[in-house]
Amino acid sequence: MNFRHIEASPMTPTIGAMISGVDLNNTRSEDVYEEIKQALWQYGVVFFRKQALKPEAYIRLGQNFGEMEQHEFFPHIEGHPQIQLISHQGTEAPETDRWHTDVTFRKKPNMVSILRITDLPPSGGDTMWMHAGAAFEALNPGMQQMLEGLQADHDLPWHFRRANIHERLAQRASAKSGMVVTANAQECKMIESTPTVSHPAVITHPYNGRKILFVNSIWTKRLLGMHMDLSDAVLNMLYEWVKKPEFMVRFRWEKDSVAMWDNCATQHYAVFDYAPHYRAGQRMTCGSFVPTLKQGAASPGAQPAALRQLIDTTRLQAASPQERQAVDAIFSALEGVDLNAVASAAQRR
Ligand SMILES: O=C(O)CCC(=O)C(=O)O
Ligand SMILES: [Fe+2]
Repeated sequence: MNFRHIEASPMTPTIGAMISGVDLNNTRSEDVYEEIKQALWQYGVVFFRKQALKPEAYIRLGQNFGEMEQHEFFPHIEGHPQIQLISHQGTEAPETDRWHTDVTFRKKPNMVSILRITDLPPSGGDTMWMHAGAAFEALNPGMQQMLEGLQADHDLPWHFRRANIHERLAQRASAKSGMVVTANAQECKMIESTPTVSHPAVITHPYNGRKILFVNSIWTKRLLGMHMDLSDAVLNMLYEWVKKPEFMVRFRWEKDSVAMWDNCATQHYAVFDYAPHYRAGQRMTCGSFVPTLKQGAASPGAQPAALRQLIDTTRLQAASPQERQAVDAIFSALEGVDLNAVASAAQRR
């Protein structure tokens, strides 16, 4: 995509672009923000370097993506409830060193998350993102079709209990840090009061129509309509799948770097390799989306299934069992082939 006001350099063929040519502290132009938005939907995560963002400019950036939120469990900087604080010190891992999409336990998760790391450890503390649209597209059509028919439960209390978060929160509240602590008691209440929500296991991106694999290893509890053991097996297989480096980009923070991610299309992982050092950042979340799978859009998997309807069953009536078996085997084999990919490979030749 060509931009007029910004430059976007892709960091991998799958995900991530470095944006340059903008000074976020002095940007007022709607056109610039619009192009940043387009780059975000295209690349899944965009990065900026050397932006000593003042709170007003940070908020101005976030406002472009919809309503700014106050987070359920992060405290915020003084005077600016929109700017959340995250920090970590010590040897116990934070909860963000697992692949996840933010707050999918909500009916409407936030659309965009923005982060700047303000206190860097001496080394390490990178963040990684993966593109869950690319991960879905790389699955075989049979698997895509199965997943498109599934719903999954996302559940905050279930995750908090399994990770023993309430006990750890109590310890953290009494630990050091210059932040305004507003959470903790409230978080414990959330464990009791946040109901389970169901989302489709595959959703359609609201702005570019791409299909996105929408289960994650923090908040997704189970796939519905199947035995819990089978659900665990399928989910674990998918959690392994999303870890393919081909779907990922890794970002090394510098002072005054900013990362902004499409929380609908991506998952992220905060690498915890910097213990016992301190790492802290300012975070902002904005906009929201209702996870929805739009029916009717042809998926790569739908096409081979339609192929089966091409079999002239009247002619098959005269066929021997072996012949029928052979026809079945051929069509089953075709269901495992992405015909769109074959056709476009043929065109390239
Ligand atoms: O600390 C980081 O790099 C990211 C943490 C995270 O998961 C988040 O801010 O949503
Ligand atoms: Fe996160």
